[in-house]
Amino acid sequence: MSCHQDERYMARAIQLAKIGRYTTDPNPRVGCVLVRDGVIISEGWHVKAGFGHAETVALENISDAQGTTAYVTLEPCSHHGKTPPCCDALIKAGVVRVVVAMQDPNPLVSGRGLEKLKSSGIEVCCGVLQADAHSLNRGFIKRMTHQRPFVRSKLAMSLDGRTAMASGESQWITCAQARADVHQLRAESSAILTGINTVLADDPLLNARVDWPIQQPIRVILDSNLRMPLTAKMTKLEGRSLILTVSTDEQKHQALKSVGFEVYNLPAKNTNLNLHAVMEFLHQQQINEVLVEAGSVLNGALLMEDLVDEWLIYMAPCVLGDQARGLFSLPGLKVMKDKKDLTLRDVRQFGPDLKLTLS
Ligand code: AOF
Ligand code: ZN
Repeated sequence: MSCHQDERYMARAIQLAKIGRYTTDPNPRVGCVLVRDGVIISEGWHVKAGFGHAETVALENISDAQGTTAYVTLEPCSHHGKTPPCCDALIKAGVVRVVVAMQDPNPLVSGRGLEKLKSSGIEVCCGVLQADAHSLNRGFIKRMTHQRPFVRSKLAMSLDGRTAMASGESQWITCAQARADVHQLRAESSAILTGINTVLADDPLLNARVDWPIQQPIRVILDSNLRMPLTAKMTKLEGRSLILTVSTDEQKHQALKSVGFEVYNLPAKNTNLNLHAVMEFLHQQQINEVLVEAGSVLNGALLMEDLVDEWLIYMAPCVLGDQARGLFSLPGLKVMKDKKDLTLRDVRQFGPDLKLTLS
């Protein structure tokens, strides 16, 4: 089989994996195709944690998989999780060759799946379209390898780098198309993280308003002193809303829990939450991808602590003036050598606005 053919079938497996983009959390997105004599005879993808893995779904679609090559975007699992090992299913079905895009970073698997397949006589090839498979599961991979989620922060600014008027008024700087793109970002995120000041200013819902089926992101609010109003709009929504705090005020804890919030005490840094402890907590909650939608204080602190993997900045061609608020509160920066440099990765246009992707 030529490399070119392998890439073609793997590209299809990646396309299938992407169907699970909004629903597989905390599991990775995985796709699989089964090929015999140059023809795709079955396809599968992982839909949801607890449901069949991509390989099992593809195998279950056909009565005979003898002599096939399986293309899988992630190393087939070798462990008993919520479902039995995919390796065993592939071996039992008589698959003769397995092509995978990348090893599973899950320490319960990582390499064991490939070894098991090889030792049963199956030809194994790993690394086809690896970079594409990697970008599909940046959150899952970061959580497995760094015990942290993959963190993206979204900001909307004017041409002069302002995010809100001095009063806090910010609706709307960017156009409807750019805002629709943000709902897509929310939909593919495991959690949305914000600070209490943003909640007090905007009373946001922090849900993804899209017209296709998704698993809604978890809402996470950093609220050191428990200032969250009991009447916040998000209390009317289904799904989890988590408040992370350093306050031990038991009455406030109970009041917030009574309106549906989960409240967690985390370590402090000075009088605020320790942001490294926040990331560690999100990892414990099996959160793969975090979207930060916050103001200049939290974004400044995240930038200083180097906790954001990707910045998504929407820029609208309007001017808010120098009394308006900036992107990052960074009182510690005084001289040029302290400046924070980012790298521009992508630019695209939404209506009259630009979307900059930086890291
Ligand atoms: C595969 N194919 O489609 C997926 C895999 O609890 P479970 O049984 O769902 O197992 C989850 C783990 O299995 C997950 O952490 C990852 O290591 C692997 N995911 N593996 O062979 C799939 N979704
Ligand atoms: Zn599996």
